[in-house]
This record gives sequence, C-alpha cells and structure tokens, in this order.
Amino acid sequence: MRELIEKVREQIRQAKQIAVLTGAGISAESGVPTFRGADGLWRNKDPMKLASIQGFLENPKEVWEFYNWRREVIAKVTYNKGHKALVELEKKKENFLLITQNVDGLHSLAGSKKVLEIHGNIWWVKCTKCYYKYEDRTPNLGELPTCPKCGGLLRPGVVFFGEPLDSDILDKCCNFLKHTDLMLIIGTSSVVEPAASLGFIVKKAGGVLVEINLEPTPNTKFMDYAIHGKAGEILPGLIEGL
Ligand code: BJW
Ligand code: ZN
Repeated sequence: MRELIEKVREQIRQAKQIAVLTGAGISAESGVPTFRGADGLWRNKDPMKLASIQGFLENPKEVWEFYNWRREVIAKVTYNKGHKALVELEKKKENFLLITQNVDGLHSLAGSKKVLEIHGNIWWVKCTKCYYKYEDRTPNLGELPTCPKCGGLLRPGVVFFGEPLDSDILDKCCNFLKHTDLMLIIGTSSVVEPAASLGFIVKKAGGVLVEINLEPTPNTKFMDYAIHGKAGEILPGLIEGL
C-alpha cells in the first residue's frame, strides 16, 4: 500500500493539471448516507420514486419528505479529513478542478474554491412554475413548500434521474478534462451517467486515472491506479507528502 501511495504521489507531483471527481463516499465519513452499497439509501428506498423527475411529478409530497430528511441530516454534519485534503491539493496545484456529484455542499464548507456541483445543491430550491431559484438553509421546509414570488410548488435544486445536467457546467467539466494530466475519482460507485464516463475524456487525452474507493467499481479496470480504503484516511497521507 505504501508503495502504491508513493507512486500515485509522484504522478500527482508531475501532473500540471489535476481534476478530481467525488461521489457520496467522500461524505460518508461525515455521516452523510451513500446511495448504493450495504448501508446505502437505495437499499430500502426506490430511487425512481424519490430521485427521479417522474417520481417528483407523481408524488411531490413523498419526494419532499425524503429531501427534508436529507437536509436535516446534512445540516447536522460537517466536512471531514478527505474534504480538507482536497482543499490542500487545490492550494498546491494551480490548474485544478473539483467536480462533485454530491449535493451536500461540504467541499465548499471545507474551503474548496474551484468546485463544480454537477448534480446541484440540496440547499437550493427552484419554483416549478416561475423558475425562481434561491438558497434556503432551513433544514425542514415542510410538506409541500411554495414559491415566495408566485405561490407555485418548489422543488429541490438537485438533478433528478431523467433530467439533463446543466449544459454550461458540463461543458466546463469536459473542456477542463480534455487538458487534464491526472484525475482522482473518489468515493463514487461509477454507475450514474454522465459522471461515470467523465474519466474517459482524461484517458482519451492520455491522462492518468486514479480511483480511491472502499471497493472496486465497474470502472476499476480502466484505472491506472486503484487504492482501496477510506477517502478520509488515504487522502491526507497522499496529499500531505507532496
Ligand atoms: C467510499 C467510502 C469512503 C463509501 N471512502 N469510498 C447511459 C447509460 C445508462 C443510463 C443512463 C445513461 N445516461 C443517462 C442515464 C440515466 C441516468 C443513469 O445514469 N442511470 C443509471 C443509474 C443506470 N442518468 C441520468 O438520468 C442523468 N441525466 C441524464 O443523463 O440526462 C440525459 C438527458 C438529456 C436530455 C433530456 C433529458 C435527460 C442524471 C443523473 C442524476 C443523478 N441524481 C442523483 C440524485 C440527486 C442528487 C441527490 O439527491 O443527492 O445523484 S442519484 C445519486 O447517484 C446522486 C449521486 O450524486 C449519484 C451518484 O452516486 P455516487 O456518488 O456514486 O454514490 P454511491 O452511493 O452510488 O457510491 C458511493 C461509493 O463510495 C461506493 O462505491 C462506496 O464503495 C464508496 N465509499 N464510503 C471511499 N469512506
Ligand atoms: Zn414561482
């Protein structure tokens, strides 16, 4: 393990441009539940009912109940050593981008500046009628929250299954990845598209892929390096020694 870490550290040292993709695993050690895996949310909850646009249109009350609960959980937790290590990496590398699938806002809370939240942010709400969008950090917004401007039904400011990602944000990610020498892919099961395929842009451009995860994923076979363990334990050691 120590040898593997040293090899990856050397690759990081040499890389002129670095991208990081994070998923729910990096926030797991903060106490935010992941989606898949043994303790994942989708073990006993149906993602198509709770996190798809069809699910929201059919039963907004149930979806809001789920998101109000998640907001309450996230309001009580904070960033961990893994988030903090990525703040340090950003300070060491001028050409840096952190792409996160997480909606918990913990990277920004930790101090990361160059972050793109490709699945949105749980603290934002959007009106389904007039599209007014604003930040509201009240943990529980009640049964069916309504828009302060027009009274229409509000929805969580996240990207549901079946919805396109913001095209400006996705373009920024793709343009950066085309010129990236090394990408760290941390704590994601790599099954949700298009995030799961972002690493291939780097690979195609000749860059190095490094996965950090508790366990192998469907993309592990495409990695140059795979480190198995907890992000909050691996990242500080990897980045401190740079
Ligand atoms: C640790 C750890 C520790 C734990 N340390 N590691 C192509 C093929 C097939 C399907 C599709 C396709 N293209 C699109 C689709 C459909 C769909 C999709 O991908 N489906 C697949 C699941 C089959 N994609 C979409 O619908 C996307 N939209 C889209 O493509 O639109 C196209 C379109 C164009 C034009 C018009 C209309 C549409 C949108 C995807 C949105 C995802 N939304 C969610 C919920 C909202 C946010 C929220 O509420 O939080 O985002 S789903 C959920 O999954 C959430 C996550 O961001 C996302 C990814 O999950 P993640 O982060 O990987 O978490 P887990 O739990 O899966 O994994 C955690 C990992 O951490 C595990 O591997 C653990 O081992 C590890 N771990 N502890 C290190 N301490
Ligand atoms: Zn409105």
